[in-house]
Amino acid sequence: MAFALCFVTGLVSHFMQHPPGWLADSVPSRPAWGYRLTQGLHVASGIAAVPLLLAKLWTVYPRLYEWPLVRSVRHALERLSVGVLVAGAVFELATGLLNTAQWYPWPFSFVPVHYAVAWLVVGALLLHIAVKAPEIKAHWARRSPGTLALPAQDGPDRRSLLAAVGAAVGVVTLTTVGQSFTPLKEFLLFAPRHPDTGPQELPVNRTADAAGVGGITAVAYRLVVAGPQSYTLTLDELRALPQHEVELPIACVEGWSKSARWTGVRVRDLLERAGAPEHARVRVVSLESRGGYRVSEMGHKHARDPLTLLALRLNGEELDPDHGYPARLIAPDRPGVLQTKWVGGLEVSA
Ligand SMILES: Nc1nc2c(c(=O)[nH]1)N[C@H]1C(S)=C(S)[C@@H](COP(=O)(O)O)O[C@H]1N2
Ligand SMILES: [Mo]
Repeated sequence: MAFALCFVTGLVSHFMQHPPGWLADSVPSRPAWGYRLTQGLHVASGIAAVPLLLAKLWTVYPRLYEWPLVRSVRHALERLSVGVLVAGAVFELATGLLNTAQWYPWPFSFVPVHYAVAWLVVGALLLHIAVKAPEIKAHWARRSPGTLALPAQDGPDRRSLLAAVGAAVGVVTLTTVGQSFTPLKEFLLFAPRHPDTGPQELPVNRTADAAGVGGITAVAYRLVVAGPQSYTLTLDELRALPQHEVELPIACVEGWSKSARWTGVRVRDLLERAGAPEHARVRVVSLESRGGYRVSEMGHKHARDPLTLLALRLNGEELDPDHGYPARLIAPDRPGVLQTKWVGGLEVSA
């Protein structure tokens, strides 16, 4: 169940971040907390799966040395699929866990590899369940319905193992889930990110200095809105436009999320002034010159959502440079990586 939940929420994350062309206009912008919930569940179920997987491997590892190693073609194939399942499961949990700590000690790109191996794991898991289905059925058929008593051969050992695994899952969940489920943040012990640590009490993944945009000044700043009727605004002109306030979370794919109060100009208003067609997509371009998150794309649902702002203020103060001064995107139900900071351009695409 942990793997199923992790897989499904992982797919949601993948398609919110990299929607294929035909899906780009169907990506929903509501509920505003949608991505925060699914990504919180993704990371929490992945973390809970670590003790579950370790316990599972501990109970089955003697079978690794089973003799004869291979009894038949069918048996060989089954062993092979279990090999893929174990290797893939360990790989997914290890890379996912290190990703929550922003640590990438490998030569490949995390996102496509983590995504591809997820399909391998799910395939191998389904195959494994199919192969074992007769045994699973026989095991559950042995119990008389309605009784919770475990069969004799599943005595105290099995019970204490289950209790210990349950306790381990409870402890790792309780001490990490506060990174996105903030009411439990007092219990954070093992989470790499505390949702309160950072300027303006909001975590930062990439600082302005790291992005090479530490020196943006109010005088030099320009926002270029490119569309049928392109125009350029200074920071003072942006500040003079109607300002709106929204309460929206930043939900990082790495697992932390935090809600904040943002004030700024509606992207919708900026697009209308540029004569953008109703269903136009938008490219949000940062002043950052390099980096994977320099540009993000938005379908029309996000672009036209009244909650989508080019934010100038955070919790009542001007944005900190690390949060995207002087202007950053904030939109509902959107992965943190797409909440582009240091925005210098909005480009209407056909
Ligand atoms: N231009 C730019 N915008 C960016 C990033 C970046 O590296 N460059 N990082 C993104 C990521 S991964 C997250 S989670 C959010 C974090 O926003 P915050 O640092 O204001 O909390 O910003 C996003 N916007
Ligand atoms: Mo992020």
